[in-house]
Amino acid sequence: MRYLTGGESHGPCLTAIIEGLPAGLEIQASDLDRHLARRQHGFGRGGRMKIEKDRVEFLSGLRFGRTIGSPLTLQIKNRDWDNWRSLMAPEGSEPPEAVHLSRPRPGHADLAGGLKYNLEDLRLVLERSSARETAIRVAVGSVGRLLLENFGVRIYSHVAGIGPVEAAVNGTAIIGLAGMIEESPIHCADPDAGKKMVLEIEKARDEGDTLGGIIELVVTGLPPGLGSHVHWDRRLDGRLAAAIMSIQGIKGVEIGAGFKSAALRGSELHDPIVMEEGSGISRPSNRAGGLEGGITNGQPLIIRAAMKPIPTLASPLPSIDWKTGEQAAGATERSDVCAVPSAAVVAEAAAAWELASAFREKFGGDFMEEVEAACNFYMRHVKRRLRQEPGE
Ligand code: EPS
Repeated sequence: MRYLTGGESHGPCLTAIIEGLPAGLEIQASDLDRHLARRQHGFGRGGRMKIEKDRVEFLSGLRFGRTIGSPLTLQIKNRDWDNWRSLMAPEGSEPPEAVHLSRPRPGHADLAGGLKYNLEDLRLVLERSSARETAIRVAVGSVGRLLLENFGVRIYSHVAGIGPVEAAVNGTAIIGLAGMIEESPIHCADPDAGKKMVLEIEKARDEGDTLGGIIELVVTGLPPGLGSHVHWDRRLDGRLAAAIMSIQGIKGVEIGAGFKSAALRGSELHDPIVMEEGSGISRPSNRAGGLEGGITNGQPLIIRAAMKPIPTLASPLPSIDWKTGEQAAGATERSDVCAVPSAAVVAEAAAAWELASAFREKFGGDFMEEVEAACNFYMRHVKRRLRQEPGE
């Protein structure tokens, strides 16, 4: 499966085309809109989220709520476009009132993008580098998620840290708290830490600053055998890390024990393999985070990612004027103080897409019943092998 996205932050819309879905997958706009709304929530978001009410429209590939095997085209309209029609017009010429973004924000793509594409107005970098683009990636990932949900896969996330505040609840313990996490203003499984996180964000906002944090994903119900050890670009750990690292603001990704693994001895880190009466081969611990050799091993997948603080600062850092070369303060724009809760929802979608792609590679099929038959055959085989029973 593959997809492309297009769209500027203040252009008319965000668009994606997904290719490679099986026919017969049931999709309703409300299934995707639910996650789009979740992405818009979270304490610390700025004024833009009051303007937008993200909703997906299907332009191709769907008939009466079921995929037909052809490319699925998705669109999310930008409500803010109404305020940008003349400044972002695809045709015509720049209006005289246009003010260029000319003081690159340290930490943003402004300077590097302006150099690379030889742009006078650094707004043209902002328009595409903006995390606004994550709205369409959530829609795309939610299609992958729907496919996986048909096979019992479930995806959970929460905010494990904001600035210096860390949650005391982590890993699979968040599963039973999913309802509470959705109610939490900061998408955190630990209510006490959540309150402190909100206070940290308020403090940063009052000081003209921004905050990053840690997000955590847990995925259950994955069959063992997605991804492969046989070639670097088929290793699922690398693919998931790339997908999540590509989310705006993410600077680190770890799977299972991650960076802590480096300090442990092999005997302390690796998860023993034991034979249990009745259930067969099992794993009493999951420090590997559900992946060994780039292959899912049937254990819950655990991923953590670090998001840096947003680079648009109300009290800006030193920068330069792109037109005069003189020292100047970085540009200030309407922005968020903290978007970590939203990044958790985006990471769910990014992981869902990679996992759904790996699922399609493993089970193939052009229509849903064909995918189901291949998956059922394989799962019967896996259960027999885990119980060390003879073949059919
Ligand atoms: C975002 C839309 C943007 C920002 C944010 C994410 O809207 P605007 O730039 O019009 O205020 O709120 O993007 C960034 C913080 C960034 O650095 O790119 C969204 O829809 O999530």
